[in-house]
Amino acid sequence: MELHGSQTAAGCRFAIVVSRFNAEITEGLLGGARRALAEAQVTDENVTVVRVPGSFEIPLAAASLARSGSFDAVICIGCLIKGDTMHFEYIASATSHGIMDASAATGVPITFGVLTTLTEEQAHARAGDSPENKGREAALAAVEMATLFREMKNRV
Ligand code: DLZ
Repeated sequence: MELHGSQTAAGCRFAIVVSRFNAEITEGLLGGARRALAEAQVTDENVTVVRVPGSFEIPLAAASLARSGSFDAVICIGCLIKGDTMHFEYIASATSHGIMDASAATGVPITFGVLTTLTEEQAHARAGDSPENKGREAALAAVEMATLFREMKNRV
């Protein structure tokens, strides 16, 4: 037996947690994620967008949404741009570990669309209307994981 996810997820429900910090970038990532979900036949009514102040707040919101039982997968979107202080390192580490911990603790797929870049230019290059949009990549991973988990519940 071989199990795998699908590229379409009609009927699956998704939450997207979006950080408002660096909003110009995170809105671009959100657009990429929404377009990818629409291409995967996910209707707008099956997508819930939740906004948080910064990337540091993403894991708690993602864990709460995952625990609710209302979603097949949660997509996390944020943007950390390195500044002159240690903030970047601390927040990037807390955010990535927090998201992984939330997924492991709840058993719900939670995908990582949080940019960690050295410059604004690098962030813009990953948040535009193109296949390189990292919000899109996080949404495609969520579609694959959500459908894989439905398959596993049916077959394993
Ligand atoms: C404080 C801060 C800094 C310096 N930089 C970023 C960033 O580049 N990206 C981001 O998403 N959030 C940043 N924040 C805000 C923190 O994530 C958090 O919202 C605050 O520290 C309040 O807890």
